[in-house]
Amino acid sequence: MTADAGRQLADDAADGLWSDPPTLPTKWLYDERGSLLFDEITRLPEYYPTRRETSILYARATEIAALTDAATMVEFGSGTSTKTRLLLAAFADRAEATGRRFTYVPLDVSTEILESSAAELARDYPDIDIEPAVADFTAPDLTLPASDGPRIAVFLGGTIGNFDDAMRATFLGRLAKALDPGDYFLLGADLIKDTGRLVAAYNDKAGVTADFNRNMIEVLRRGLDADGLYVDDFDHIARWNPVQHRIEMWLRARRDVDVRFRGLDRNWQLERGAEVLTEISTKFDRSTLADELAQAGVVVERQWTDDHDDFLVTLSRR
Ligand code: AVJ
Repeated sequence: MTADAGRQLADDAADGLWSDPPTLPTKWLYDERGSLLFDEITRLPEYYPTRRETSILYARATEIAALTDAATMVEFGSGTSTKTRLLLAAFADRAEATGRRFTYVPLDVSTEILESSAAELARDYPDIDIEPAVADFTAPDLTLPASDGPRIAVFLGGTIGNFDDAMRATFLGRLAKALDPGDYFLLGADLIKDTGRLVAAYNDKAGVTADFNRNMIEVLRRGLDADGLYVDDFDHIARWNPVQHRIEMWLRARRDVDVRFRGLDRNWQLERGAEVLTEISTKFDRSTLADELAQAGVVVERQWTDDHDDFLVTLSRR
């Protein structure tokens, strides 16, 4: 962890761990091990979102390229995923057919991730201009790179579900403002469905999601210099919150915890059974999401689902 990340973790921990309920921002789940575990999650039988969204993009990528005729694709979170590649291939084909250039701009807060994914994509798509940019797309001053033609901003994976209602409205409003008239926004969002299937997707039989969630304890232990904080002292909980239509991941203390964070110069106490909120994953219905997008200032042009009606991809236009 860089010194900067260490300070950020200390700030986030000081803010969150003493809140009621205790919480820590979801991004701390994604250290190197967490990112590998998330990759493993996307291949689990219970975790349907990645497969469903991929199938939608497989069916629609060419149509998206034709409908938008975009010259630039800006992706929030830099992807080397199959989903990103499906879109890039469709835009590359269109660029070749029309004789125009196409630029891909992955945005990410991590320079290392950006550089490695950009190098990989540059090899695989020699005809696309790849211009990675370091940016926190949740920051207030969200701006998009200039472009010779329409831009399409892309936010996939259902990651919008990590935002609570207020953050989501703020983000969508800022994004709508950052778009010019004629620009597009492509959004992937998971749909509300049978509770059993939702919970199973976040509490898989193999225990990968449990390891992913409990890894946050290890991030805290290492980042804040806290011996005596043990991953095994926490249970993974995935729970459906019907009021806020979201899956919540919690870590529940299996025993009384009293640990010194040397990095904070502070002790953290939790009673056995107390829970720490580590992630929300909001689920949507298509009309409510369309209303939210309209409210933010974009016009919904298309909504596509997969054969099972599990996942939703929405194309809107400013
Ligand atoms: C990466 C935020 C889309 O909410 O489904 C998967 C993260 N957490 N299993 C999701 C996640 C536990 C995932 N997103």
